[in-house]
Amino acid sequence: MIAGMNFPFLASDSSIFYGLTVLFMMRLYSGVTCPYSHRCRIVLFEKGMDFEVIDVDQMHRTEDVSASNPYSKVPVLVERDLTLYEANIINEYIDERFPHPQLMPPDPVMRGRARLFLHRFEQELYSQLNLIEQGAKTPDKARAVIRDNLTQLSQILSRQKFLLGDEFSMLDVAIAPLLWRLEHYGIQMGKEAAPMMKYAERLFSRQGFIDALTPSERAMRK
Ligand SMILES: N[C@@H](CCC(=O)N[C@@H](CS)C(=O)NCC(=O)O)C(=O)O
Repeated sequence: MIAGMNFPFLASDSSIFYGLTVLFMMRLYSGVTCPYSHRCRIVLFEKGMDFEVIDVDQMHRTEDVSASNPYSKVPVLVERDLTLYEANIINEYIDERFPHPQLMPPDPVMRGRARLFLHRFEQELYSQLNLIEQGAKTPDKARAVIRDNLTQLSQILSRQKFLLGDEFSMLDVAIAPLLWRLEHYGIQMGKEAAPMMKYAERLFSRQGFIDALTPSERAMRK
């Protein structure tokens, strides 16, 4: 399935058709080890549509990224004349543009709650991961904050399959890259977090998750 417009009158010339398809395809500029880009890749693969992922070397940022995002960060999504940055904004756009399977809850109250969770993941989990990544003076403190927050969330997962209930949602997308990186960042979970760790394996076994991994990310876990 081609994202965007269909041009049946051009279908006889496959090269022109291919060129237009590529031109109108969603393009994701993505860091090969970037947990935020990882989030967007998961959504694209879960949706199973056509898109192009452009690997961006963190050290040698392409001009495309710098020109598209005033903060010069990945991920960046480009679709025709639309350019978006910030992983959660990109993911909500993809979810609305390609509603099956829907990853944000359809009900406004639940959607509000989901957005609050997404905000808290940034504030309480990913902010700590950034500190470790940037060589924090007290990485163990950051590791402990992540461990304690995940242990608390684990209680929810002893009662239900996914963070919002029985269906895989945007919250599971948002937390999966962090769970994948626990070993890599030396974050050890205790026995109380067993439901969280079982849930993590459930996420890692999804085809969309497997397909979204870059070779560098695959190498993060034994
Ligand atoms: N809040 C942003 C964070 C994106 C981000 O921090 N990306 C990192 C790579 S994982 C980056 O591009 N850093 C480059 C820089 O800070 O110059 C999002 O959700 O997309």
